[in-house]
Amino acid sequence: MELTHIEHIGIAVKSLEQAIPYYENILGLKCYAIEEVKDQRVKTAFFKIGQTKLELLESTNPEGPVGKFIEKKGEGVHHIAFATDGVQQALNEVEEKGIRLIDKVPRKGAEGLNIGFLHPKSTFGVLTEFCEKP
Ligand code: CMX
Repeated sequence: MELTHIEHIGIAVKSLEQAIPYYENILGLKCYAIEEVKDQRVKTAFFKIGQTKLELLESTNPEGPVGKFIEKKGEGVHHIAFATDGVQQALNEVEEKGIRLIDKVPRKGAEGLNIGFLHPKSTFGVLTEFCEKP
């Protein structure tokens, strides 16, 4: 398994509409896409910085993962996503080493990427994602 770079950092916000102007007007980044990922019960907004993206996450349902996260911990960094050229293989390898998986097989995430999550209770509190271009 080889992780090549940080593909994106996921940041939970209560409102994309309120958060986007901070990234655009204060930090000078450009929101290049807004996409709803129904399966994950989130609406996402993307910014690019170098080869890494920032993914703002607004919950569309209080029972979804981001809705529950904000309810418990408030807004803030939600997950880190590493790029790899083989999500299934990476998931298999870390599971063999005793890491608890959320996804045993990859699923589709925003921007059509194949993604898989590791459980934060097994990764020192950081919700960790592997992703690859299809
Ligand atoms: N980072 C760190 N810890 C987290 C966390 C996060 N993002 N989300 C939840 N936790 C912790 C909680 O604080 C809680 O800890 P305690 O038991 O110590 O209180 C524990 O994990 C369980 O949390 P929960 O609120 O009871 O939630 P669930 O167990 O139902 O779900 C998780 C937690 C991580 C399995 C779920 O959020 C999940 O499957 N996440 C992966 C999918 C996801 O996050 N999608 C949104 C992004 C989609 C995208 O990028 O497109």
